[in-house]
Amino acid sequence: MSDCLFCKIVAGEIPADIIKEGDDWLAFRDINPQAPTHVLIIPRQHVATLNDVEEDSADIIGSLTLAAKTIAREEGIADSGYRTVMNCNSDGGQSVYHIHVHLLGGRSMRWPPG
Ligand code: DGP
Repeated sequence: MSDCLFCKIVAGEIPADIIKEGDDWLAFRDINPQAPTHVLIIPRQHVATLNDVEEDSADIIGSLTLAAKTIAREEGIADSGYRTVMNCNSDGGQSVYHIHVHLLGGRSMRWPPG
């Protein structure tokens, strides 16, 4: 998608602090971190929201989750704990319409989320 911010990061048209890449995903640090560790894990393929994930794109959710697990270990937050979040649409707080997993850690998380 030519007007999608995260597609532009995938294409290398916008810089990002990329920390790890897989065949079908990319992980980079959030520009506005909400925790000491705040990484975004995104598919290379454009999917706008979780509502748009279908059978043919469902595998990517597993890939994003496995990437989050691996990155959490590498960031040193696996044992202390962390949170993964996927926001969907306006009530979910989604602001970039290219699905992504937030990986947050390095501090104690509160519940319920705001
Ligand atoms: P969400 O609100 O769930 O759609 O999360 C979008 C996140 O993307 C938000 O935490 C801020 C982050 N973000 C927005 N623009 C950029 C950018 O240009 N670079 C990076 N690294 N992160 C961005």
